[in-house]
Amino acid sequence: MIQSDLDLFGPQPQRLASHTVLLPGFALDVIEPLLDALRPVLRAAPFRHMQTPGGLNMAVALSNCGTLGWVSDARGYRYSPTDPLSGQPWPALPEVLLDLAGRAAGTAGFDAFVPDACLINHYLPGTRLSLHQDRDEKDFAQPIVSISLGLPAVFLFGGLQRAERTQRIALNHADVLVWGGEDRLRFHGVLPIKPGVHPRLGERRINLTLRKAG
Ligand code: MD3
Ligand code: FE
Repeated sequence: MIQSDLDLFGPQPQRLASHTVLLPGFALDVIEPLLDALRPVLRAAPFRHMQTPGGLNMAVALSNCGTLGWVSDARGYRYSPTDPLSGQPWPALPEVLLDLAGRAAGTAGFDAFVPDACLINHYLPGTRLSLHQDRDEKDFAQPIVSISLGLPAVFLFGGLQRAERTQRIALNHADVLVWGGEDRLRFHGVLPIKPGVHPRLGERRINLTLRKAG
């Protein structure tokens, strides 16, 4: 490779489907403010393993911030204004996250996105997330913005039917993925995280999904 081939401005947005855009490294310039904002959120609402409606422990640990948070227990999956661990409202959505999500959505063609919920997923090496659809939100016309931090992941990008074939897409530290429109109800999942140590986050992957849930 010759010097002039190096793209000093980083990779460009990639359209993965008609209404799905991967923004590689989009969060890079706000990583430290973002981690600073997450610390107090996770002190007030620590990661925990929720129970599935079937009574199993979820492999992914999770927390939330925003006026609504995604919860799971024997009664099912739903959004709740309070943290079941503390009985208190979830911590507020930090400005840096709100701003990043709005800019990412706008870049992907979804204007005026104002999320009210941020699900924070925590993966250790070996943790996976099986194929599912996100359908607990009220309005499927609203997009979702996902921010990946730490160890890399391979996400499975499927179709509108579970049995459709899936594409494998790499999600790296600071990558932002936005999807909406006709892609909003695609099946998706995450392959087991490979062992490794991320220079900033250590032996973990954290994924933030910003949603308009209510
Ligand atoms: C949407 N989280 O929290 S986000 C979830 O990396 C969830 O923690 C995953 O699925 C995570 O509900 C994936 C990125 C993603 C990937 C593929 C998709 C979202 C997608 C395909 C279609 C729709
Ligand atoms: Fe999902």
